[in-house]
Amino acid sequence: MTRFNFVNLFAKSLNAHKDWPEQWPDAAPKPAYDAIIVGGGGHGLAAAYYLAKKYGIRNVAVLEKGWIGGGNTGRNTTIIRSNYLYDESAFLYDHAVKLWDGLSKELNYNVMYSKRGVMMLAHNVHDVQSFKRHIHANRLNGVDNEWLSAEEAKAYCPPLSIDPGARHPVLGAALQRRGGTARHDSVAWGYARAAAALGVDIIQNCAVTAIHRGADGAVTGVDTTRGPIRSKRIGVSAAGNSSVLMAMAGLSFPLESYPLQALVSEPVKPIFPCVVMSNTVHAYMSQSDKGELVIGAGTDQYVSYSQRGALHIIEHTLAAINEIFPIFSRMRMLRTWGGIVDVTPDRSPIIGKTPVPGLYVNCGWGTGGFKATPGAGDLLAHTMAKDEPHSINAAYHLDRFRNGRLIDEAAAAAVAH
Ligand code: FAD
Ligand code: PYC
Repeated sequence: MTRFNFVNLFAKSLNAHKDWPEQWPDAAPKPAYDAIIVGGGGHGLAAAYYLAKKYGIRNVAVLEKGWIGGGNTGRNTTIIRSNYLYDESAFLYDHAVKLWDGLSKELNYNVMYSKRGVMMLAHNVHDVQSFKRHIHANRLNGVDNEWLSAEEAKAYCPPLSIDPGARHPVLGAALQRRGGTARHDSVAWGYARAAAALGVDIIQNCAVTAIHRGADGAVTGVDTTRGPIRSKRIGVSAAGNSSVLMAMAGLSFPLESYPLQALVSEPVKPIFPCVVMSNTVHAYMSQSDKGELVIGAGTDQYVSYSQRGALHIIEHTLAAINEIFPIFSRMRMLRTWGGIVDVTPDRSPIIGKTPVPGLYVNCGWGTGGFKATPGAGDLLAHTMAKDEPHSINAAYHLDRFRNGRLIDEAAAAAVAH
């Protein structure tokens, strides 16, 4: 804990506000921070790191209501890939995959990025046609993706059953070899340590409860459970809770929050060499370095802010896993948990400026934002530092829900919604 600037930061925020906020925001003196990031998940911590590293904005506070990485960053199944359909998505997700490549070195912290390949199983004619369309589109954008026959898929992942009599027979698969996994908490801790070393303050147990705006409409600071903090530049990166935060600034966002669940088995010796996703049956699996089979499910059918989900959802997932991998039918499950994902109508994120001056947002990653962590942080930092989006995130503006320029990635999201 002492490696982060906890003591400094707390003294700083208390002193900076002792004569405040009676007539706030008009009476507010000099901003305490050049930038505030709300949300200490991987995305928020990465944004703080890149603000400090690339743009020299080091007087930054990351405000986290719980502990860093305790949200979706620490709850996901860590699948990394960039095999999305549209051009905008290829640029966005591949930007992140490229950053993953050098991340352990960049942070001097082993994030255990493992390019073991992500294989998406096709179980019916629609899957085959859709995956082949993705493969062609990906390759036109320089993103690797290739078609495997059922036999080739089994050779790549021997535990896979390709029994043609199965309820969900495997007709083939799309393989992205650069896809893989990383260690989720290392990503949060790696960015946090590197950001703190550059001067960023990371404040845990500090929930933002209000966002204040001045007479000109621009942001002036936040209220938190540990007192008010001023800043004229606020980035919200609070997955699952984004619409609540945006409402604090008077904005209505097109987001719905759902629980998404995952579970792990007892640990076993290395047996599962890659990542397999089966979108049709709502199951995906890999094996962690500790030996646990890491299994993920689809979202619940009802909106909720609960970090746990319905039992029937994971029962369905395990039934599907048993059919695709009968070899695992006697495995015991150790733990199950849920996270809250915020989902946009087109299943693509919103990253950019908001109608409120000084307020920036990174949200709506739904079931698929872990893979984007370095890229999302980099793009949010760019947008906050320059007060304009990077060319990669320009298309991900809130306006697309008004002007109709949607980026419909429901198929590539790969998880049942
Ligand atoms: P988070 O890590 O959730 O960080 C947001 C933080 O904001 C939280 O720590 C939260 O406590 C904080 N916060 C919220 N409100 C406030 C407030 N008022 N004040 C202060 N702080 C606040 N994606 C993939 O790419 N691949 C996968 O395999 C994958 N699997 C998933 C499996 C599951 C079960 C789940 C739940 C998600 C999965 N995802 C996956 C999605 C992925 O986890 C998320 O999109 C990504 O981690 C979001 O990162 P983040 O940093 O934005 O969010
Ligand atoms: O986006 O690849 C993904 C994913 C897998 C599981 C949940 N999300």
